[in-house]
Amino acid sequence: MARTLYFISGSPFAWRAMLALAFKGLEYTAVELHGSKGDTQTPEHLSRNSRGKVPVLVDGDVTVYESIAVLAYLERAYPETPLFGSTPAEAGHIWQWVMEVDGYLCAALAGAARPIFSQTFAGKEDEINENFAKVRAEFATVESWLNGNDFMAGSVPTAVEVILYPHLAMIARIGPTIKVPGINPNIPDYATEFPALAAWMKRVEALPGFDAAYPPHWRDAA
Ligand SMILES: N[C@@H](CCC(=O)N[C@@H](CS)C(=O)NCC(=O)O)C(=O)O
Repeated sequence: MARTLYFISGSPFAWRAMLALAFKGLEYTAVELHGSKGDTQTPEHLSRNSRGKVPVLVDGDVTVYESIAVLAYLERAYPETPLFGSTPAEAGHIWQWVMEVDGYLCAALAGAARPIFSQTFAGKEDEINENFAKVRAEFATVESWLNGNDFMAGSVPTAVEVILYPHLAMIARIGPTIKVPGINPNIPDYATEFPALAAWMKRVEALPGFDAAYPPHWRDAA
């Protein structure tokens, strides 16, 4: 059965879907789209996702978009190597952290980064700095989830790794490049300020399939 994942290189949402496919050991064809070239707004792509976004997974005759929905689909279709645990308590806690990442860290990050990327930051400096401060506070929260374990929900990687890692990697990469007067992203050095989180990132990077999901243009720039 043909399986295709449409992605934009460096999109943390698409990266989530790619990590989920990789951790489940599922083969797929990755089709790279370029937002700047209008690839996400073609009639063909809009027929896959009317919002013109990635990720979109086409698995045989099933098309699913929205990164968390893609994970839910993969979990039901391919339950081996579960991403949402094996017991009701595990599933509840994994979903809890997945929703917390999306609802707090990602929401604050969007509030800080969107006006910068869209060059609409003038007059919003205080709001942007507040959102960056919220992002910073979330590092301590997500690090506390580790609680001495190798992975967020215990000894094996789950959907929490898949949902969280791409955003932390993106913040570490993009944060230091933001040079806007009046805006202080205040991105921490994970290794010195959040050593458990930094060690967790290294463990995620060593997982089978991680390299194949890595954003191609980041690799080219390395
Ligand atoms: N809530 C969506 C967000 C997806 C999203 O915002 N994707 C962005 C890339 S990060 C996108 O496709 N933008 C369209 C474009 O850049 O043309 C999800 O979780 O999948």
